[in-house]
Amino acid sequence: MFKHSLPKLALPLVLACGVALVAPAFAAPRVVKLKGTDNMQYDVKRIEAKAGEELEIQLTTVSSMSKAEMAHNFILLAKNAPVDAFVMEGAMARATDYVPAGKKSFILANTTLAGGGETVKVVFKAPTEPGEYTYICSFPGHYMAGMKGVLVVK
Ligand SMILES: [Cu+2]
Repeated sequence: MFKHSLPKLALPLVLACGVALVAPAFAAPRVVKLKGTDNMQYDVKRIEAKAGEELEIQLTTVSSMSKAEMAHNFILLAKNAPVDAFVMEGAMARATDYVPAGKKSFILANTTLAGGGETVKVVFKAPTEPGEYTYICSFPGHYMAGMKGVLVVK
């Protein structure tokens, strides 16, 4: 919690290669619907987007278990994110819904947790730099079980 392993330069770098800030006022975000299931997978594992395109991710959890037992989120990470370390730290961060406070600067966009039957949303601009950006669920064990996907920016 109190450790900041990132150099102070990291945040400006992430911002610089991360999210575009300006979009035409008339453009509505493109909606992408994902489901998270009890076998700890997203039903959509690859999303393609144009550089800077505005997206709205809608994540629905399909489960009859309690939220404490089974919930999902969507966390889009910067290219340089240490994914394994992020996930391990996140799994212990129950108080912050498994979002690791010390590694927030690697997050480009994220939803809150969705329990069974709930839908959570986040609107964001795709990165302007083409490439592949990993998204993950940080609920304990889910990434290790394969709950991840890739945003491909063209
Ligand atoms: Cu999950």
